[in-house]
Amino acid sequence: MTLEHGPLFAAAGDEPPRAVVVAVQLPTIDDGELASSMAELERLASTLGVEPIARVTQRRAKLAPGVVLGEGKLKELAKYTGGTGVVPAYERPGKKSSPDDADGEEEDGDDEADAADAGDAEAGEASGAESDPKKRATVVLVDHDLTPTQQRNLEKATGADVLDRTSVILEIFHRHARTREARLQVEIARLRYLAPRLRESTDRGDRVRGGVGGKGAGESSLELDRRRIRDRIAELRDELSQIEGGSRTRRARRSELPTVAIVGYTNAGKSSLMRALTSVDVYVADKLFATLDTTVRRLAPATEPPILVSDTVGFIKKLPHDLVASFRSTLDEAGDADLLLHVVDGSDAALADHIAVTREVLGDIRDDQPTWLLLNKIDRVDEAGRARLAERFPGALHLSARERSDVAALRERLIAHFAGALEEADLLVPWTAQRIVHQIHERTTVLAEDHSEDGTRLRVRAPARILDELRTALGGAPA
Ligand SMILES: Nc1nc2c(ncn2[C@@H]2O[C@H](COP(=O)(O)OP(=O)(O)OP(=O)(O)O)[C@@H](O)[C@H]2O)c(=O)[nH]1
Ligand SMILES: [Mg+2]
Repeated sequence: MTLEHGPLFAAAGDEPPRAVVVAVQLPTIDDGELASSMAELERLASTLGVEPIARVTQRRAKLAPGVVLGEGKLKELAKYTGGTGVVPAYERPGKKSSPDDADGEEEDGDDEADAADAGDAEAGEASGAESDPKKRATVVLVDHDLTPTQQRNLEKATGADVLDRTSVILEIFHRHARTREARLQVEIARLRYLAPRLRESTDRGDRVRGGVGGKGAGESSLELDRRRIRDRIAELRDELSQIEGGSRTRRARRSELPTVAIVGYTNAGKSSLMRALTSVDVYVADKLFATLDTTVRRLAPATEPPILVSDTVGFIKKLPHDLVASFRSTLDEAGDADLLLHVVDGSDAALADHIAVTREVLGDIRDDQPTWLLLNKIDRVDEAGRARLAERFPGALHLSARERSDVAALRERLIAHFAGALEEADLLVPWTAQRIVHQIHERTTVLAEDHSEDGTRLRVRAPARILDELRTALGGAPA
């Protein structure tokens, strides 16, 4: 059975679908934050091939429960999409009410005052869209999570496809997922996102449920759909846990080698740094969520012992990260690492926000973990900007993943960091246990080796844990 839903929005011929981006400016959000959050949503939209044409914003104490925006703003929004700007009849399970009621206690009288806000839609363009259907937006992107009711009501008022931030991100994950693991994770996340929306759905024509139909005897469509989704999620989870079991084993196997996890906000330059440090051709792109899988490679040129570096999925704000299991594996990877490289786009005005999001998502992993803050893309920052960064983030490293010398310096630092944790020891391998010599060569740096009457004597350098294991294998007797 497939639960794939159809396209999230209709394409208008060869033209990319046009979108209006909507955000409510809550009292806690300043103008800069609002603008950067909307700009990010626009970048997400472009990743999906949608062209943002206008922004509609409104200051409100909270989202209007029924339709997000106040009455006047809703009409303004509808001008871009050719919709009516009103919801004919609110659909709430067990309750029918008028549009005014559904808007809650929120006063809409502030609409007019807000119309002149920076970033607000130009009224002239909007009326142009109204008169020319070809210029109309067919998609409305809302920079908040919507309840199913809000989504449905907005669709009625605008006549456009309405997507919230989470669904936009899930769609990107869906399109970018390449490996079996990533695909499974995305499908589970989509079903989990869909499930509560299904619960509140009352009409069978719901676009998002396409393909789920086929009601059984004595079962309502809704119950059937829910059961099918539950079963499907269970099935997918089983399959996923088998694959994940594999990654856990792989992680355990390499856990004795020093490992470094590259983490950070999406588009910070994690994969670029990974590529520069390991010479592995991981995918780098100027788009959000280019990387959806963890890649682990050895630091290059090779070191002794090898240092493993992993590239992970980037984080983003306002995303329920527990929805997407790719983040879970990123967290596992990060939790197991001996060192975290927290990469930040040092040239992004919102970098403090990005750092906070990454720290928050990483939140409950071990706090005893050394973390280096790397301010990347420093080539894009002028001298004055660098000085300000140095003041704001003392101790952070400035670098450009594109600058060979910066990457070489980081590599040296990594080697120094891990070499410091290594110990030297003498091991004596009796002639009867010569196969262990081979193991020693694989797992340690052999500094000297000579052969005596008792066996092979080696001077080695390795992490204490490995030395202990080797001593145990040799019968516990230190040389
Ligand atoms: N100017 C400049 N651009 C950089 C630097 N590092 C990365 N970039 C660019 O930034 C964009 C994103 O780089 P990626 O390495 O794909 O970023 P990422 O953190 O892996 O992003 P996701 O996988 O999407 O989370 C690409 O266009 C890179 O070429 C840098 O040091 N300087
Ligand atoms: Mg990447």
